[in-house]
Amino acid sequence: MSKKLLDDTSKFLSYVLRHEPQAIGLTLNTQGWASIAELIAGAARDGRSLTHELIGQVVGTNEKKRFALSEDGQRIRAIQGHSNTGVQLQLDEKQPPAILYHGTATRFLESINDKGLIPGSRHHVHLSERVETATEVGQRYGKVVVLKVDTPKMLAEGFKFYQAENGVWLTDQVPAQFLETL
Ligand code: HQG
Repeated sequence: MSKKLLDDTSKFLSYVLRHEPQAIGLTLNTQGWASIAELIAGAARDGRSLTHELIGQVVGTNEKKRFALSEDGQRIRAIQGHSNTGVQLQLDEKQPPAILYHGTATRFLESINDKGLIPGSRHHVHLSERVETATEVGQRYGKVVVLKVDTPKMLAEGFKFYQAENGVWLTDQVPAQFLETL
């Protein structure tokens, strides 16, 4: 299977499993799960040929572990990054490391200084343990700047943190007083 096919399929799966399942007539449950049979049928109506094997390869080889299969192998979901309002992942609160990082573009800084980090269209603000990861995330939007998040201060003020199965840290928002540029 070519890398291009795997990448294209990963992008398609991100689109339907995080954002627009209705685009192919798919329904997600509140935990984000979709039937693989329905996913294959919906994709076929859209002119895209998916197979269980291809989906399994994408899930297994994905460098960011974006997707998970159910134990019985019949369902798939995106692990984080949703904007779809029907999905409300049950996430367990977890103690984060003392510093988490968020990569963004310099052009967003003025607004971030004003409003803090907000989730935008997604359900959470995404944070990472590694500067390298944050740098890659920020580079997608322009000249990158990495922000440090003071998690002990946030915890002391009652903010909550969650960790997705793939290691990405999530929180509802990060007011500007907890941010510092690296
Ligand atoms: C910015 C990728 C102006 C924020 C990554 C970011 C991640 C503000 C953008 C995942 C702002 C939102 C998520 C404010 C935040 N004013 N801009 N007040 N607050 N922003 O894509 O964190 O490859 O929704 O800095 O690895 O960049 O898709 O979030 O630049 O884990 O699996 O608004 O997406 O994963 O952008 O990335 P996004 P993100 P995948």
